[in-house]
Amino acid sequence: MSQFRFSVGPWNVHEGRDAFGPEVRPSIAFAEKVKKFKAIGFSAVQFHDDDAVPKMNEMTDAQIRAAARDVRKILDDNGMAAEFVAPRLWEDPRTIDGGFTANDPKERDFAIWRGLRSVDIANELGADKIVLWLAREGTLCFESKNPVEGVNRLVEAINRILEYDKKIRVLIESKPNEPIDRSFCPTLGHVMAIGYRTVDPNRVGGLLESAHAILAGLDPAMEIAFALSFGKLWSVHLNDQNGLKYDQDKTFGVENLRQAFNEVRVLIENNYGSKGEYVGLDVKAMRTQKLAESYQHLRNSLQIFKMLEEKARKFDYAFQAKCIAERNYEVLEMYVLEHLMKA
Ligand code: XUL
Ligand code: MN
Repeated sequence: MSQFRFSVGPWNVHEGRDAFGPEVRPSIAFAEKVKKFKAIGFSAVQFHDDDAVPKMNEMTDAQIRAAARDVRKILDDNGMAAEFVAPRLWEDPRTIDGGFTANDPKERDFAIWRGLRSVDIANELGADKIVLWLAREGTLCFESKNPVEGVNRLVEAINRILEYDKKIRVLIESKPNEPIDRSFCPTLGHVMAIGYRTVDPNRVGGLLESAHAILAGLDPAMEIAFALSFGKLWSVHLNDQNGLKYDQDKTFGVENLRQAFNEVRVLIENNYGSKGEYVGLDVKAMRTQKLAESYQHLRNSLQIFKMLEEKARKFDYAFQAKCIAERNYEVLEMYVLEHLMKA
């Protein structure tokens, strides 16, 4: 049994397209995914705005709201909640140069429009969180944007969302690179700093993704702890990553079990989830996976998380305290490894 509630996005069951090859599995309908998510053990779905309302660019604001209500029904029918909505600001031709930080003011207006429609969709789905994964907010060519103005524009965009809806909360999902080369908001430290410059810092927090922290050369458990100490860890995307390369979104814990253990332990020790926060899993199946096994990576991630939860509960805190008192960290480290390896 887990003390946590888990969430997942429809993009986590996907067709297998990568940068070098096309889809290898057919699409699965959203309603079928939701049913399967529930059966596997998830209790909430995370959305991009156009996961909920696919043709939203061609629709009026009222039509977008109505379409979102149809999605709410699918969630309700399956006893599932919506955790957040994230504007997808990286696929449209108008977001080639970024969204909120594009050089062209018309493109920035489009990004704000998507941000505000995400709030409308969230309200219809019963979610009070907007997640900003700032995919293209940064530079491919350093000299192509004024970096101070870039950060200022992020603050302004968040202000527009906060002012549009006085209840909505904004979570920034930091990532140092990919698809952008240099991001304006690479880590949770940057997230905190940007949040405090907005018109309502109390409604701005962070989402930590393990792989993104690793890409920044950081330990995700330390990033989790940093945001927790500010009371600002409002969601997580747990997964794993083999070193500094493309964003892999591997099954949680498969690359660095000790690091994954510490992510889980820090969450437990700090009562993460007690204010309704979900444990999100942002994992992707390998391209080699066959259609019938499209959900195995989700099952595996959940199972590994729960096994690590068990390990965290059985952690010998008295022994840890003794090692700390004796400043014998070699023995402490060996204890952790033995604890993880024993049956
Ligand atoms: C991208 C990423 C996204 C966000 C949601 O690296 O993690 O899936 O989590 O937009
Ligand atoms: Mn993510």
